[in-house]
Amino acid sequence: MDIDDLATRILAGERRALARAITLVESGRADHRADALVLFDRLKGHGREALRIGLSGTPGVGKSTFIETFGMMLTAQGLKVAVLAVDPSSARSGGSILGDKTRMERLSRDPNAFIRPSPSQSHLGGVARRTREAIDLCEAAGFDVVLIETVGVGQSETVVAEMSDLFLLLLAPAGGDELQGVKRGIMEMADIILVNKADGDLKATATRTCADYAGALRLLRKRPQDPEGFPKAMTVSALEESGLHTAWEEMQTLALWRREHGHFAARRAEQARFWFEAELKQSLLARLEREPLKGLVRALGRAVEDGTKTPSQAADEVLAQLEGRTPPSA
Ligand SMILES: Nc1nc2c(ncn2[C@@H]2O[C@H](COP(=O)(O)OP(=O)(O)O)[C@@H](O)[C@H]2O)c(=O)[nH]1
Ligand SMILES: [Mg+2]
Repeated sequence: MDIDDLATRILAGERRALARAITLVESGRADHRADALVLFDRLKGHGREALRIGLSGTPGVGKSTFIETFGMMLTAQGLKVAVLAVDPSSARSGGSILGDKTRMERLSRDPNAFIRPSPSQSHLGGVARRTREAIDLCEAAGFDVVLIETVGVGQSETVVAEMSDLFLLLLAPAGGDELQGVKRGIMEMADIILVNKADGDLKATATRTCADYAGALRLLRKRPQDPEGFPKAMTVSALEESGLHTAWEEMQTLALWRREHGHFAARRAEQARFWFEAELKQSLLARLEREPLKGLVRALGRAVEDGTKTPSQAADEVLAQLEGRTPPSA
């Protein structure tokens, strides 16, 4: 593969080149990984800083509908919009966005939009790395906004929040009881809560739900990265396309304030460090699953079981092998 050519075409904003590069970073093959690292080296320092927006919400809350109408609103303003997904369950479900592509029919046909479903990898760590690298590729290709969707299950919100500049939580109109259903940790991550489906019969309930969440947000500890009035809750209707302009204005206000006060850059730096450490740990663990260490670990496991070696001795032997030294116990 001609990596220089691929890099040039990505920087020219070619969507097919972008799609190809994402396929490359998704690959588990060692030679592909080496190519990917060369590619990132070529792209480094080019492209633009997109606004990375994380979006989480339970199935059925309206994420796909929101992304479609919100995305269309942004492209109508001349902005280039990329949509990515973090969905560790996609190996089973076939991808959160892919199954929905019909729902995002208009956006997927828009020349200023790029939609990429979650890869069919069940390991959250693998999905996280691919998404993080896909964001970088989208920025190299000149996208202004990168939306990262996740279904609200387990750890995936945290993963998405760790790669976003802004984190949106999409919620449905509901009775007071269900407010308890949103975990405190998730609430604490949200920059803006959007109560969707504020239309028709659901409008009054949505307004009430929004007030409940606004109250709940006020009870949270104040965060240094927030100006007065944030985090905030507001109502939208993805279906009737209402409230979306206001929501976008609020996102821009928040992003601008964070830029001006140094929080934007500081957060990105912190995230870069976080992912470096995560990647390192994950790669080291992966080495334990591969030969020659895999066989060594298995053999030492048996030695520990029958009492020939102590657990610490055995662990040190594995580390010695990694570090290329002779273990004191050998
Ligand atoms: N009334 C109303 N229904 C909506 C709205 N947004 C989405 N829906 C409906 O909610 C259902 C689930 O929407 P979808 O976008 O697939 O949700 P997702 O699972 O979070 O991606 C669909 O039947 C949508 O038509 C909205 O703003 N108002
Ligand atoms: Mg969906």
